[in-house]
Amino acid sequence: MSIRTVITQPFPDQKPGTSGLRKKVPVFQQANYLENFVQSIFDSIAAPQGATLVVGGDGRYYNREAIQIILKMAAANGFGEVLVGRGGILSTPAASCVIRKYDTFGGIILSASHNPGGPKEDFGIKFNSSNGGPATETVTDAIFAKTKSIATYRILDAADISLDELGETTLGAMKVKVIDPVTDYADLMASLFDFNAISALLKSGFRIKFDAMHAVNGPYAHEILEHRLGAAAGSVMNGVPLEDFGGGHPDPNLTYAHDLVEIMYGDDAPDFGAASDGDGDRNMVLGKHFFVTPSDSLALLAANATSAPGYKKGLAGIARSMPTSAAADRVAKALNIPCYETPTGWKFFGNLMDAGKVTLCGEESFGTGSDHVREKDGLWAVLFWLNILAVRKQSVEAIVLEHWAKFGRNFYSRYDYEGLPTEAANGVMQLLRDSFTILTGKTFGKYTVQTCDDFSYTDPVDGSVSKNQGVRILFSDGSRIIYRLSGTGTEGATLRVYLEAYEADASQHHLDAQVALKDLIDIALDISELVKRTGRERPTVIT
Ligand code: VG1
Ligand code: CO
Repeated sequence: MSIRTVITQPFPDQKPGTSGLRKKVPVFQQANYLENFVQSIFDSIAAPQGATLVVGGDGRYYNREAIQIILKMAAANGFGEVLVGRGGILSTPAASCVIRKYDTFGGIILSASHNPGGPKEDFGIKFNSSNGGPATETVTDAIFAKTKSIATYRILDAADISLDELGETTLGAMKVKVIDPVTDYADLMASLFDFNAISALLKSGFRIKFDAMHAVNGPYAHEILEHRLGAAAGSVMNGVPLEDFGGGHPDPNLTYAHDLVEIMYGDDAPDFGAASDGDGDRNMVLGKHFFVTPSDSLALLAANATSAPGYKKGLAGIARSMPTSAAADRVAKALNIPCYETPTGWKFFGNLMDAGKVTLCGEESFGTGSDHVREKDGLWAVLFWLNILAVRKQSVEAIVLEHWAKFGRNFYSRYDYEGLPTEAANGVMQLLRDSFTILTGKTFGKYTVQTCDDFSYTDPVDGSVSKNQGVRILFSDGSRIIYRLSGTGTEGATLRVYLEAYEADASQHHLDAQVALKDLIDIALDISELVKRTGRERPTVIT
């Protein structure tokens, strides 16, 4: 076996987005495409000779091929050992868990998250640092810079190795350890939550349904919910991971998790329903005929955190991404702890958690997590909810209604316009930026614009600054309209419009969010000229 240095040339666009590099599979299959990016990672992270790396992915199409390439390149770049999940599988939160538990140098995670998988669909790759979290912007900027000047990469000439049996093999001088992808993660969950109380709840006739969406969390949910906690057989649906997720969109929201939604809104609905995404880091939570918005879920977990053993000492602080509703801020205020507002993307939470400033964090995009790992964590959120339900012995709906009565309700919705011509999407954003002065102070019915800006964030730990993170139109009553371009799409541009209105009056809390937000939606469309500029009468997805 010998190490080969291959001459290569840069590809035009290998810029990591919100969560790593995401492109269509055929793009990744081009000669040297993946190799260039992997070498750029290795050239940017300065791993010491003999370092240990974790590698795993969500099992989507091209996962196995990509892992073989990464292993051979890791061997050629001086890594001493690689831990890889059996079959190449590791959910994103499980990868984060393993990176931390075994004190490794970091890991490479292969996923395009909630995007469809298959030969013509999406693939993705990102590097996570030794804290288990996505590399900071400083590191991803360095990786991108390398991709623009790369001239060679190193790879070991060797046959593929089997990843289907647990145990150790070698690749040149490097050790490859195939580990069980579930055990370490399941043990971590058992250390955070009261499994006895949840088990008792499940045995008392409380029924649950968990939709793994044919994605990576199937085996995790089977082991934890059915085997360890004793949920009835069949509580986990779509539990067999498939390379193309069964042709679906493994995105846990009311649109794409339709199988589950039908059950939870049906005649014989279980008491609790949940789903997670392609790589297992997102979650959607439902009660009987009841949907919990991710922003409310974060606030509720925070308000009830001490019911779970892992959080009984209370929270150091909370962090939420800027577009996420301010429901969590109200809880933080009541608990007298800080609440941080960060740009979109989990990489911004890592520094805050490492510095001990926050315990819980979340995003409106169905992501919730804590400092137990450095990724958002779908099954963790489900277990947290079950722990709270076991302690409070009320329905999901009753718990949410009580929460709103105490804190008020932040009505919330997100409109996504996918696959727009890039120019039209940029045009909308530019128009808004040019309108800050005329909009400020302007009144639309009951709403008056207080300020407008383009969100900019200074990391309180390392002082780094991230600019242009989304246009905010802030109204005097705390309502907000936010516009942002997605950093995870692989076709054209995706424009997201986030709407939030605060309502203190409990007699209004039963309203449908689309009804409560109607005026704000009209304002959002009007001031952005969205329909005229994009030709889209309505959004692709509403969450
Ligand atoms: C979206 C979400 C963001 C999330 C990111 C990654 O990004 O809005 O909140 O962190 O996806 O989620 P964007 O740039 O498309 O809005 V997944 O579950 O991994 O990686
Ligand atoms: Co995901």
